[in-house]
Amino acid sequence: MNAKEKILIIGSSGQIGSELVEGLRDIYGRESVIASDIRNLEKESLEAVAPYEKLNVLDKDHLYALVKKYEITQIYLLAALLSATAEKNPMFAWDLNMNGLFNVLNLAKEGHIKKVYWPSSIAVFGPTTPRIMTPQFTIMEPNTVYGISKQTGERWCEYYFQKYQVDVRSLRYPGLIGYKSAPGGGTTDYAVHIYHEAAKHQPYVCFLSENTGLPMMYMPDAIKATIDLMHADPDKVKIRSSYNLSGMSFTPQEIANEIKQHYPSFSISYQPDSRQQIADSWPQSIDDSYANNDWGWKAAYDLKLMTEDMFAHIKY
Ligand code: AKB
Repeated sequence: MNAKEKILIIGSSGQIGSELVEGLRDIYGRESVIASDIRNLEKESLEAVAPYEKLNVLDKDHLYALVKKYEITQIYLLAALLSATAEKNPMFAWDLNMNGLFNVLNLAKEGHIKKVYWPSSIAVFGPTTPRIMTPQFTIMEPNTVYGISKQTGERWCEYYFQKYQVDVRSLRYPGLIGYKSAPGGGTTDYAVHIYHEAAKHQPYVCFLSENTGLPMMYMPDAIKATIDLMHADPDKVKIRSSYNLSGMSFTPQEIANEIKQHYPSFSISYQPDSRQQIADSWPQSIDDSYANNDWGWKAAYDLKLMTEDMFAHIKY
């Protein structure tokens, strides 16, 4: 591993960002991983996460100045509006999700940085996609703003790799579940909230219906997949749009049943809202054999192991 790597994480206060900062600092050292986010941090959190820079990824001059200031070699671009929030503000979501990506890809194209990580999502698939064991290459007609922006982003990543040799790598994350950080504006967020309510001995009202199956992944697996992909030899990274990635699949009813193994009096009820329609357009399970064959990906956590680990850490 190159000790001279300097990494900028954009969106470091978000669900993935906050855990990725920790994971990358364990490998590269604190001073080599610069956290950045649009949020103003209080003095205490600022000290805890330093080195930290306040950054709006749409401000390309500021982004360029930070790349030069810290001699950045790699960027992980995590700032984005997720599925539910993007539906409320489509034009801003498009602007942030697309122009943020262009600002970073162009820095790589111009030779200022060497490597880019950009997350895609199962949201690239749509209602006409085969829903069970969704293949890597298949029909993709997303009907959400977020999904359209992620699918377009994938096309641009592959284009920048082919035309300009930009070393860009990407994963199509399923819903991500962790105890360290809160999710922000997604359709799969219920699968984090439900654990907290159970640990507080509260009933949970789910915004998806009981039989809505979706692909999900425990955060330690997601962080490992991200770092493994970024560390893979370039010739092993054969897909430069984005890799399918699979952890587990479950419905709200199935996760509630697993939670009841730990909290027998836990109760769940269902009040589907507008997020139901988004969930209904997404796959139920994912075939990630390309990630497995190309760079050796295999998830470690299933629903049972994840639930044990979540409750070992969530205390009220
Ligand atoms: C969302 O629900 O929007 C995200 C995702 C699956 O990309 N968690």
